[in-house]
Amino acid sequence: MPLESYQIAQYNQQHEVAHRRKFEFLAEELGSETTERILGKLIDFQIAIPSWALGTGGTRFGRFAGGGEPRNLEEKIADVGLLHALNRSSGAISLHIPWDIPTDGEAIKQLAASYGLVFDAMNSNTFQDQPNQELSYKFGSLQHTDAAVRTQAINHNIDVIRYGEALGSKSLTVWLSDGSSFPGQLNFRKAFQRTLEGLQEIYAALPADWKIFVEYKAFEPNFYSTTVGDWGQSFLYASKLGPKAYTLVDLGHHLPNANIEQIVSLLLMEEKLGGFHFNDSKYGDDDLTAGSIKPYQLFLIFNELVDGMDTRGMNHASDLGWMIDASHNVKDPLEDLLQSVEAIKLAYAQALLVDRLALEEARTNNDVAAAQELLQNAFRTDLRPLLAEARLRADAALNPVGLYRELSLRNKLIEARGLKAVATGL
Ligand code: RM4
Ligand code: MN
Ligand code: MN
Repeated sequence: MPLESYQIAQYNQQHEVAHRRKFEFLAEELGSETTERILGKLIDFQIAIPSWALGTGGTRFGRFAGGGEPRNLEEKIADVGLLHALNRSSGAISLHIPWDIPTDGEAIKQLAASYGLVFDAMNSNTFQDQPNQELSYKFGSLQHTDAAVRTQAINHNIDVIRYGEALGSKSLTVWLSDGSSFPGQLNFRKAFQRTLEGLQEIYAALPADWKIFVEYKAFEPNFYSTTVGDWGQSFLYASKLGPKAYTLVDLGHHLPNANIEQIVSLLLMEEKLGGFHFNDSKYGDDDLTAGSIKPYQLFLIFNELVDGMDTRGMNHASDLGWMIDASHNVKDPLEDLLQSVEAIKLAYAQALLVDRLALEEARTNNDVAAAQELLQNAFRTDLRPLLAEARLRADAALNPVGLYRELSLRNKLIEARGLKAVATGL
């Protein structure tokens, strides 16, 4: 690893006085009980890094690679290990198959453990044809009119579960780009039924302690319909499948201006929210850094998450799958991921600050202005010193991006891997 723990300690020492000043000011404002309560939760909260987003992403027009990208799964794990050492909040990795097939599961699991990492949800891929694949997914996978294509897609998902079992993962995320490009192309009901039957077979292959996440997405460029198009459709599949099936919310997968926080609230209430893919967007499924465009929306989502999870007595850190799904076209992927994790944790901390009793009282009294004040006061409180303090206590860097830059870690990766290294993935 191009980063040693003494370098983190040294960096923190240099910046500790300035940090203390800000932290103590904030802690006095919040009171020690609130401060410690939020700190404890922040230290526990981990966000999984996607194996497919450690290299430079691209659009359909091109890809402008950086340098020093991880050339294989081992190097991807090393990159996530580096992120985790810097922020102690990225203690998990989510794999996409076949982009990242673990040939020796046990060895990969050990390698990850050496960095303090575990495996979050496994992702299958039936939205691309692979070089040696027998049948094509051009007209869909689980929805396909040809049973042989459906069987191929089902078997792929079962293979992904088996890879995940070897790694200690506990969930499978299924995202389908099944759908149609033109009106008339597809019988919606038959496509739904065929997809459901395929998912049922995959569900039957799940180990007892596994979950399956059905991810929805409203659109793809060139699409007229998607077969898992919105949370209603995903909820329908998840409900018909059974108690191990849940909906996965990817923040970029809604029609413009959708009220995602309301969707989240109801899915949680119905015990069908399984996990998250964090990213941000302005127009479509842009996969930009979490919190970079609509930070207030991210806060409002966390506000519902905290409220809903507390109502059901859930563990914030472990009862839902927290994952990033992003693509980095112009930034260093590692810096971008550090920024995403920071934004997610900031929104979480702000949501933890909301005075829920006062909020309910304002709602009961129809005191709209008071309710708005309560939310906005939490959102407008600068909790960054609290995040830094949580990192300090967890032996992470006070400022992860700052240290990453100070040590020129990208250059070290370029020296080790070369300028032309290209990662598999988006
Ligand atoms: C999709 C979706 C899936 C991700 C692929 C790469 O838009 O978000 O979660 O696996 O992209
Ligand atoms: Mn996603
Ligand atoms: Mn997406």
